[in-house]
Amino acid sequence: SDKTVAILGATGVVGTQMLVSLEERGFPVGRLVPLASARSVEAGRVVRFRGEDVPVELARPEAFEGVDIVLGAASDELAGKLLPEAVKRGATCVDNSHAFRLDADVPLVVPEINAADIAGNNGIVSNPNCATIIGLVPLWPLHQAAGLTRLVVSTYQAASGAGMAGLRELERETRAVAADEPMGQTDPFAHQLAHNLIPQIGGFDEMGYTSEEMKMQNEGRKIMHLPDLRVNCTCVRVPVARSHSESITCEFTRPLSVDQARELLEAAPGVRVVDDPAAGVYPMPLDTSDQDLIWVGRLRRDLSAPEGASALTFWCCGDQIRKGAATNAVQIAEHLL
Ligand code: 2RA
Repeated sequence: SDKTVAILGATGVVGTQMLVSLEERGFPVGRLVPLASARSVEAGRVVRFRGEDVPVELARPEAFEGVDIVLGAASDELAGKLLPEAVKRGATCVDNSHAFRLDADVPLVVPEINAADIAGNNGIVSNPNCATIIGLVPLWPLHQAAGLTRLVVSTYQAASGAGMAGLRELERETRAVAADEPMGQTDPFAHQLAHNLIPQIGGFDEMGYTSEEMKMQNEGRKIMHLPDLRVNCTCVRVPVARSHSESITCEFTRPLSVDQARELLEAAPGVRVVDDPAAGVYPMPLDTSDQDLIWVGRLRRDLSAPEGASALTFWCCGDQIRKGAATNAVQIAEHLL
């Protein structure tokens, strides 16, 4: 039956995409409750849904009265404050923030991998970090065949990961470089991003890893139920609009040939194999933007692996706003119906 669905952060990049994904997938929305900040409400902001303008409402505890499902597309702080209020009022929340992801009683879900975990929720299901989702979707079928033990990952993360502000800043800087104008402030990025790479997303810990890099390990272990998985991740911001790319080297306990891996990936849900290097065919961010599959290519044996080890390397790209955030959240919500 139709549901009353609230979107917390309805005017942001992810919230806007959630509306598109809900509509595209025919989610049974009886009533939409788009929630945003006072600033957006005072500005009379509306969102488009099913061809109509729906005015945004103020995000506050009372707004969740009568709401069945909340899709959270807001900051860790706002999610942490408001989603427990929604649960108190009987709603089930799918939260895209990091606020609850590692809580023991909160399922952290990529539906292609661990949809079975959703049933154990106490009112909140967390959506994993975008880079985690994009890497794990292709890794999962390989793990099931060969037993994953170690990952070495480098990510190339789009400006959209920093929201609308990130997208707008990349566009501004690109124009400034072209016009040979002074760069000025580069917020939300710590440095100029156009024609540059920034090897920092989030803060650094005492081991020299950023919070974004530790998510790949901590979330990967929880989602795949692999508490001993070893992960070394480097996360880099790159001057690309909305698709994240990742270079992944993965080690297994059991043998897995490149051909076997390719067969598994071609049959895997949520994956598209695009891999004919000799013909210059491989995944690229421009091709994977605004669609929901994770494209995989450059599949090859890890030639640096010790004799007898089972290890592969591949390249993948996926849309950070869609499968990396909004679509994955809507796919989780479909399991709540
Ligand atoms: C980023 N993964 O890319 C973080 C948040 N989306 O900035």
